[in-house]
Amino acid sequence: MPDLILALDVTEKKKALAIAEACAPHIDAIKVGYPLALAAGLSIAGDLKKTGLPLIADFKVADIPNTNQLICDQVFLAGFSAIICQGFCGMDSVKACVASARTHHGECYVVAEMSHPGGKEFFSGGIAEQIAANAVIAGADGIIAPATRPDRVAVLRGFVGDKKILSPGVGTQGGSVDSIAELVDGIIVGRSIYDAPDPAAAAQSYAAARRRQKR
Ligand code: NUP
Repeated sequence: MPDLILALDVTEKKKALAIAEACAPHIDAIKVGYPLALAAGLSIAGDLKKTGLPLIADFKVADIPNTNQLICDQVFLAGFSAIICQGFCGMDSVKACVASARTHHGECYVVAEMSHPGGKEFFSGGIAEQIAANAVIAGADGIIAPATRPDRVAVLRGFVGDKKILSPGVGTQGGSVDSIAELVDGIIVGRSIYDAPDPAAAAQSYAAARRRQKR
């Protein structure tokens, strides 16, 4: 059964914390990206830690190795348990994020292919496969691959073996739990939970849906 990861892209700190607390019993991790981190500051990690859930920083880190390491160190020192980086900057840049993750006993995930329509423009033609293979060689914990394209996730699984695949794009972007759950280790859902009239109920129904799947 894949984890259910809430993408908490809510820019009002009070609202974000209320949604996190209400959804916490139904989810396995919280992903924080630029929208919330820029609105509330990195200290949001300390506030969200009260849920007891792992916190994934989705900053899609994409710089030279030294800068990547400096960024990741700050993220882990703030209390996050995992970092998401881009893979297209090359193996050395990914390795720097992995090294920081290891120093801080955290995890590192590499974006292999993005879930939006534009994600097909540059990640296709073998690039995503190469990024996924590099992620394995760099020692990353897994990759990010699109729930909007289960066929692509199946291909990328062939490159990462039993490394984890976390998959965004379920719900608002058009992906479904039924078509992706058996292929991945984590399903990332944002708007379909936090914009729902009752976010906790929405989280509960996504949790139940992925429970019906085998993996
Ligand atoms: O390829 C990606 N697609 C994607 O949507 C890589 C991501 N990290 N994300 C993130 O997942 C995106 O930034 C957002 O935080 C979340 C999906 O949110 P939603 O479409 O379910 O609202």
